[in-house]
Amino acid sequence: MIEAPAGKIDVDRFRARHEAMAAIGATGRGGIDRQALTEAEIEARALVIGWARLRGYALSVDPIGNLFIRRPGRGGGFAPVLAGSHLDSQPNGGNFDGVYGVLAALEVLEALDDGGIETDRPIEVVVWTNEEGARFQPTTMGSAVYVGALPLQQALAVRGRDGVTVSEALACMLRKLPHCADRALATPLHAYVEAHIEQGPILESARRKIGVVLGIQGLRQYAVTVEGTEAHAGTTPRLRRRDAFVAARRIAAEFDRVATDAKDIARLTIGRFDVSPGTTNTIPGKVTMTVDVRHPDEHELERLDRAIREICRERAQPCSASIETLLTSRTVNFATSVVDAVREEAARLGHGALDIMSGATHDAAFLARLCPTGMIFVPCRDGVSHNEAEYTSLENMVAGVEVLAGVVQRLSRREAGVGA
Ligand code: HGY
Ligand code: MN
Ligand code: MN
Repeated sequence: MIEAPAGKIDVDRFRARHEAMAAIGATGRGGIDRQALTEAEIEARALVIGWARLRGYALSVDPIGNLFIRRPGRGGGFAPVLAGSHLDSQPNGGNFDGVYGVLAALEVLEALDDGGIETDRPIEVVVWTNEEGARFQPTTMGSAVYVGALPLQQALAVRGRDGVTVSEALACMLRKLPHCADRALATPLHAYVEAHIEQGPILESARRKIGVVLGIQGLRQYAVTVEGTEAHAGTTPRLRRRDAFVAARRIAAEFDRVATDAKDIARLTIGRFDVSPGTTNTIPGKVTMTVDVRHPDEHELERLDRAIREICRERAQPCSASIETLLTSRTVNFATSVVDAVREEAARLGHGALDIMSGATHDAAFLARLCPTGMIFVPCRDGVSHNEAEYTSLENMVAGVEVLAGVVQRLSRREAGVGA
């Protein structure tokens, strides 16, 4: 047990819960496959709901399936402080991305209980729906809908490669989980704080335990479709071909060229590349690819957006190419009130800290549109994430929980005249 101003953090409880979560969706290769709204995520949510119900916390779910767990404050109708992250994972995901932030936030609530600490404001834990965007695109779907950046109906209509829509998967999940009260989208929040592994190498290289996250770089996600003509692989001369793969390969190479900068700052990833009909002896008539582009400078993202659209127009002949924007998440600078609280709590606790911009995106990118928002990073080994080898130590995670507990408790105080 760690005595902290923000209650009694129970390291054994936290560790046991992290181990229990690692068993849900385990691939047998050290990681997890717990994609959004699958049986595995339902099982993980049920576990969290069970822990919350043991404490008598109030549970609610909004129309896109975001789950909220509420520890009451002293009353007075004050807007809550929210903390949390996501339970869904990549197909070959690690045991820390997302789940760490949910377990850290729940540990803070229970540490306050165990420390007999009352807060002015209610404190809520959130499990965001479909942060990863692996089964259903785009990334950070639940938080984007929550803040109004993505229309609910558009998100519910998204169909995964398995042919199931978000709406169908969500209904199935809600039938299997214990009933929770309805929660409206975009309900007022006093602040949001998310603990997460860095998912990059900076903190580990700098030998710092805590990342004081200043903000999140911008991103754009696209779906590009290249259309040609299916034809016989043996009889069709090259000059008569409209080979969608050859055009898509050229387009993809051009995307890579325009995103290659001398300082290695821009990030362009083609994560999905589907060739249809996908037989050995038919010339591809259609290729769909996803494009994920990131950069801390919005002007650069806009330049890359224009370049990507021009390449689709100019380099597809004799085929055609169309482009759909799946997600626009602008570069975010977090509220200094929250950033300073993270920095001061890390210093008070004696944890070496480093200011850092997040290369990965998070639900916090959208919450920053609704309320003062911040993040707490802990290092991850070799900077590896979105990989089954993802790892950070219990010591690092507990340091992050301590900082989160202190920050949440500070933000939960009702200063005269501050916030709702
Ligand atoms: O895509 C991201 O940056 C996040 O890890 N889902
Ligand atoms: Mn994450
Ligand atoms: Mn992730």
